[in-house]
Amino acid sequence: MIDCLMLGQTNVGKTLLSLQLSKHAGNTSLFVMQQLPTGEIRERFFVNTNEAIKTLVSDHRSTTLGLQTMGASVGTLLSSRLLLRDSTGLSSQAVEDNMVRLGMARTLEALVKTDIVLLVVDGSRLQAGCILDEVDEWALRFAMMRKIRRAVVVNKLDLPGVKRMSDGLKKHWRQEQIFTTSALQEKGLGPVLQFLQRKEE
Ligand SMILES: Nc1nc2c(ncn2[C@@H]2O[C@H](COP(=O)(O)OP(=O)(O)OP(=O)(O)O)[C@@H](O)[C@H]2O)c(=O)[nH]1
Ligand SMILES: [Mg+2]
Repeated sequence: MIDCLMLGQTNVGKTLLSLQLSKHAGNTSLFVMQQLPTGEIRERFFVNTNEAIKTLVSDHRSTTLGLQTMGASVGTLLSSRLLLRDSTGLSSQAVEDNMVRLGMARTLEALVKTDIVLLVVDGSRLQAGCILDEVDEWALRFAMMRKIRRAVVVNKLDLPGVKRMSDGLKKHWRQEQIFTTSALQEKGLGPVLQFLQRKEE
């Protein structure tokens, strides 16, 4: 099995993007395994992506606590299965909630082990000058140091100015793979999926 960690700050769209990628990979109904920060495991079944979105996506901060795993391939061989691990959003600010802090620790544990990293950023929150936030840059550099397959996904393309920010980021990080998506409008998902399902490396 191949693990892809969906990493990024809170509310950037990690969960919605994970669900949409899974849907575009051909999964109509969905099993989601939730590993809570405490270690407790829950399995949830959704009849379709819309049900999953209603339950798992919100604009509250830190909706996802712990790791949420779902499939992003429909192959029968277990060795070729691609698993998306949606995670608790990281933050460079101090976080008071213990459960969120523990969730972030689980995200970091997963970063050390994962095969692929998708660093999701909210394009509408990118700073002028198109630089990444401190915590995002740290995560990207960590993945570079591990020499694992990685990409940045600039999400929320449907919001004003995001295309320009994404173009700026591409110039800044020329060596890195950068995709632009709207998880909301299901745009730009094909190239991300191809990148994830690529066989080599
Ligand atoms: N406009 C727009 N909104 C989006 C997009 N993707 C996600 N959102 C919205 O952003 C909010 C957060 O989405 P989530 O998928 O829950 O974000 P997350 O990164 O998983 O957030 P946490 O689990 O809280 O860290 C929701 O209101 C989504 O509907 C997008 O492409 N465009
Ligand atoms: Mg989430």
